[in-house]
Amino acid sequence: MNYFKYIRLWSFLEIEYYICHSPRLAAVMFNLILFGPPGSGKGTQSEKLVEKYGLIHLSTGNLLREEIANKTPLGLEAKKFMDHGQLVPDEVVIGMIDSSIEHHKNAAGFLFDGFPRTVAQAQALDKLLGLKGTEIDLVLALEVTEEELVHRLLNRGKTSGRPDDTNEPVIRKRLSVYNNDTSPVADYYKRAQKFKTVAGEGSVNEIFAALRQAIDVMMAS
Ligand code: B4P
Repeated sequence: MNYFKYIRLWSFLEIEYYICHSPRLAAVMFNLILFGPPGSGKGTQSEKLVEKYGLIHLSTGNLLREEIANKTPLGLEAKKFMDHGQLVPDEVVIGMIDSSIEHHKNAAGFLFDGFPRTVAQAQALDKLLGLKGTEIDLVLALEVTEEELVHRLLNRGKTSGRPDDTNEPVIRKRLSVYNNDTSPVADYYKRAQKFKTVAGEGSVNEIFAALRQAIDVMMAS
């Protein structure tokens, strides 16, 4: 028997094991969730944060709108929910996030924008990242009053043409879905001591500075 071959194979497996399970490797990645109600500025701030920290931006809203624009079966199905201010079923968005993470194997980290929106999505995300030996480091929640949210979304609707932004009852429905289904996600991350709130009213640059400060404090700790 060629023992040498097996010793070499074992060594290879051992190296693979340490690559997959090394806490140092996990620490190299930085994974952030930008959390908040519709219109709180997640998309706006995400663009600035990914540029500053070199993260991959994963916005389930953008991914779904791409599917709709391409008239894929997934997009056509998702549109029925989005146009009424409802959440798209968990299995659809979890599948999209899974394949997006797979597409960016060498990422320095991810910024999740608009995901997770339910506790089931948060649990699925923990599993997906756990399989890659990494985890969520920080959840930053933008706080904005309801009237300001409605005002911002109706304003965006004037130019974006997004059907979910042009109709006030649909906007109110999105906010009630947020309060019922998405707020519990905050408690999920509070229990894990990863949750921090940031004032989401003020200029875009002021809010960006507050987000950066929270991230830099976390990175230094
Ligand atoms: P999303 O695309 O995630 O969008 P959003 O919540 O409406 O907006 P966001 O918070 O990113 O606001 P933005 O920066 O653009 O979701 C759309 C829909 O997709 C959902 O309703 C749902 O149906 C579906 N969906 C997405 N993810 C899902 C999931 N995980 N599960 C199930 N369904 C899912 O800012 C809004 C406006 O405010 C902009 O006009 C912006 O210019 C303005 N603004 C931003 N910052 C400002 C500031 N500081 N001051 C004044 N205005 C500001």
